[in-house]
Amino acid sequence: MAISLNKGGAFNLTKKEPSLKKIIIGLGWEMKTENILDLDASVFLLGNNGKLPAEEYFVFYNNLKSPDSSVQHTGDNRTGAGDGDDEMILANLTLINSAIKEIIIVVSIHEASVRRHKFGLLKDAYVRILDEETKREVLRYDLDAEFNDDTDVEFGRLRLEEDGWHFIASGIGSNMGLGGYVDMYA
Ligand SMILES: [Ca+2]
Ligand SMILES: [Ca+2]
Repeated sequence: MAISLNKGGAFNLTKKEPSLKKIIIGLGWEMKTENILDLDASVFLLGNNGKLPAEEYFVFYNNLKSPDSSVQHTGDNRTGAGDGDDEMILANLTLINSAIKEIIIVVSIHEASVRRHKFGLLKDAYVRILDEETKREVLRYDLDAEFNDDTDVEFGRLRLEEDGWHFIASGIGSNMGLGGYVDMYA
């Protein structure tokens, strides 16, 4: 059964799932009203210094693949229409450049300030991690009302420790937009 995490929760992915090699990071959302929000899933692959080793290690709708080919975004979804994962990022943990120590998972609303969009307009949104081979859900983290006034959130991070990859449900909301994260990690 999948682990359901709350903010601040952490989980040793490697210990719990030793056979896990390829993961899917899935983002899903549904609307509360007739608004259509465009959510974007992005990841920042960071080195020991907490920075991107090269800007291409920021994987998002306009840069679908990391230079080491370990991380692949399957493409932009602009409406979230339909059940299941609306955006997906595939990560092969065995191919990740050894300089990468942390993977930050960010969900942001496209053009939020222009369109006056925020997470409060959503009925529900989640990020989950699946085993790519079996499609089994390993963990799930639901966005809650805490983020109603935010336009973007660091959902979680995968951190490489001596005993493997840990997932931390950081849940840090902001209104700085995707560019704000780029400024922080570039
Ligand atoms: Ca999108
Ligand atoms: Ca959906």
